[in-house]
Amino acid sequence: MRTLDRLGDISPLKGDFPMFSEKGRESLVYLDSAATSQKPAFVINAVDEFERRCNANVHRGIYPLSEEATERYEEARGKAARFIGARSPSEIVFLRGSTEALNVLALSLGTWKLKRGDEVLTTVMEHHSNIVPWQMLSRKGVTVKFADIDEWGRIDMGDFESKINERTKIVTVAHASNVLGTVNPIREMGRIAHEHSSIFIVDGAQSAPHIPVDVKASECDFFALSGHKMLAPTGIGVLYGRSELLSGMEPAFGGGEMISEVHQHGSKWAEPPYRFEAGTPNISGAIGLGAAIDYLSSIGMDNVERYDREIIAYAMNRLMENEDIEIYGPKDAEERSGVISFNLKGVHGHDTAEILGREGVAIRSGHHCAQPLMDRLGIPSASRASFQIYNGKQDIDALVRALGVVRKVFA
Ligand code: 7TS
Repeated sequence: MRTLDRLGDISPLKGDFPMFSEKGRESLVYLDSAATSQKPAFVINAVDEFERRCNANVHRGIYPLSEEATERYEEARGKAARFIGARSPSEIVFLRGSTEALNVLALSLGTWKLKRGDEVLTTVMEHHSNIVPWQMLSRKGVTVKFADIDEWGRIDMGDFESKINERTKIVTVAHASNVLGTVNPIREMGRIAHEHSSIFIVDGAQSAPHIPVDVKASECDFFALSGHKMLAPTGIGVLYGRSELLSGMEPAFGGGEMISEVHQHGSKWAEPPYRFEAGTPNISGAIGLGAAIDYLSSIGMDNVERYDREIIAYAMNRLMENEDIEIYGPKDAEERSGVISFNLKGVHGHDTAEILGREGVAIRSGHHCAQPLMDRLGIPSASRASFQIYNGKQDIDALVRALGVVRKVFA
């Protein structure tokens, strides 16, 4: 059991993350966890132990080592199911991450089920990975619509509702924005989508690392997450799908293990989730994700969420001391998760990130793969600080100090 007390200068969990004690990294201020998080030793060791002791392909061999590998892989699936409140592990498909999950949905639902004239409703705050796969259906005559935001970067529910009609077959929204930090009211959005008989998809890439997720309570038909943003390795993620829907879907990829029978005249698909896992999966990645879930669960996602809100509130207050900084998104930390994007007046985001980098503060600047949002905000780019449980007040103070250096350079 790990305890995460109230926000202090240094996170009580920082010592769990080897990155921060490696030679040359002791003074690293890592504020780019929305791009990818650091990994605790608990996760690194679980992957290492699996590769050393248990490595074999899964669902293939019947010798004990392969059976053990399969058992461990399926155990990780069960952990992922419990973590997001799925009814059964068979609702959990292991894929590379949110991007792959959303593409699988666009391929499986879009290509097979949508027709010319059908519409997909998303929002203007989406990451490109929840826009482009749907736009790729334009060759089938499917159009993508975008619900707008209000002046505080919250979804405009009136606009959202006005854009759903009988042609809207899919509604797909980010749970939390990777730029604005806005946490969307997915329960309400799901209810509205279902009232119109639309399928409701939630991109949880930025929420799963910070907020307790319950796919049942929030009316999600599908939910996507990326392991690497929640303390697990890269290349592993989850597509949750409601059983009834998964079992009626065509696979996106063909190959080994996704079939029940293959003959010259055709093939039959395996049951979900295997139908959607063609080829050898990222086995050690799944073990790593299972370990990350164990680690986060030992802290308690309620505590992780509370801590995240405390960091956001502290960082917002510190950044707002400087009138030169424009912050995007909700002003209230309670409505946010994980990230704060901002611009220093008169300074390009790339210059800010470069100088901060030299000062030992890692943040990201740019359009954050959310160009429609940048267009909507009327800015070419933004700088973004993003947080995890290993950050403390000291990291925020270092950010504010380094922004002072940027200001001096561009005075
Ligand atoms: N959806 C959201 C909301 C995201 O923030 C990201 C990645 C993705 C989907 C795609 O995740 P992937 O793991 O498949 O790449 N966001 C970011 C980011 O904000 N900075 O780097 C990656």
